Amino acid sequence: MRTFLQQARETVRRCRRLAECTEEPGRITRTFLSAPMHDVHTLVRTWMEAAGMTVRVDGAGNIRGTYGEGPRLMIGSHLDTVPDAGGFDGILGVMMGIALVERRPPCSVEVVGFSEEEGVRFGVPFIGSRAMVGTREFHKGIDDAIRAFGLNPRDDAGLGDDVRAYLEFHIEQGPVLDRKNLPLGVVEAIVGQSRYTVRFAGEANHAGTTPMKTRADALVAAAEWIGLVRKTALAEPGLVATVGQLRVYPGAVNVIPGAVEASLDIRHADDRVRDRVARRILKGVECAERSKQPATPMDPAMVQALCAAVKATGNRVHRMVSGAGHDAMILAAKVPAAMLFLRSPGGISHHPGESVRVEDVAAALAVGTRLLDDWRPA
Ligand code: HGY
Ligand code: MN
Ligand code: MN
Repeated sequence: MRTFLQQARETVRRCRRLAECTEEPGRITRTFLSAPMHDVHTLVRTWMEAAGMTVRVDGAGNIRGTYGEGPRLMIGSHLDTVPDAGGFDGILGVMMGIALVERRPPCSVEVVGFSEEEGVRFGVPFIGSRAMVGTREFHKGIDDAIRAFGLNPRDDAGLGDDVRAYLEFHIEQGPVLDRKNLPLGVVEAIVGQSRYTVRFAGEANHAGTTPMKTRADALVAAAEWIGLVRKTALAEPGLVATVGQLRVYPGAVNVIPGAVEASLDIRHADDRVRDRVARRILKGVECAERSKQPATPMDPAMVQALCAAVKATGNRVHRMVSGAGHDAMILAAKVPAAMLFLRSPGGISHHPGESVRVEDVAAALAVGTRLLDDWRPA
């Protein structure tokens, strides 16, 4: 049996290998069931089968490797990325699952690589995990993309009765563990998040002949609103609000913007605060809600078991809330779910500078092995 450090090196190598599967040469971009996901599935299937798993791809494009029979623990994360991403967000959690199965755990395990969590291609996140728990939104484009990938969207993508709990390893994607110089964190809860599309209507006109005072410039209206978003969020402790996308129409240098579409991503640990602030920010603007996920506590017994495994492997226990959304918040609706964070050096994520320390991966493998040694299906 290889040492945890040897396995950690291989796990990081595999993440870097999957990072080469991209829609955009020179950057890591892999959206829902895009062409490079075929190469990802080929590699992941090879590693899963070499680890003794039976592999299938379900009707939502999730790749799933099963080790052993009957009631089992699911370990996984997502295989899609944001545009110009790092190489570890999501992917590391799937590779950790495969590495833990390579250690021949005493319990049955299902490793899953979810087809989509970020919500980049169709604006709706968690397509893979929501299909698994039966809460996927219907969206014609999604079914067409599944068929174009060579799958049947009517094929089963359900969790099944044998999965009794869900465990996700993920980089923290923030600065907390790095600042505390800790390798690992046990997630107690995941903040709730809402996503909206906000529209501003103006009047397109000639940039050279239209006097400033008579303009109805949609982008100026959007800019003033974005300033309000920041001011409102700064005034509310623990709340984050982001305008990450801006579409300007018609989008020509010499035309006054006639229309603007902006995204809004707003998050807080308390759903009531998030909803109250969202109402304030969206007052008087035309908006459509794209997705909404309530704040989700992790399963107390599994959190406790993770803390015990962290302690038993000689690491300091740090319990924390996740500001990032994860598939664990979807699976938690059906089975006990828990997450173990690995330090994000520099707190960098959703950026090519995202990284992970090999020794932290080794520590997480030791914790996961300890947890699997003790875990038994309820
Ligand atoms: O947006 C998020 O929190 C996650 O990275 N999808
Ligand atoms: Mn992400
Ligand atoms: Mn992620």
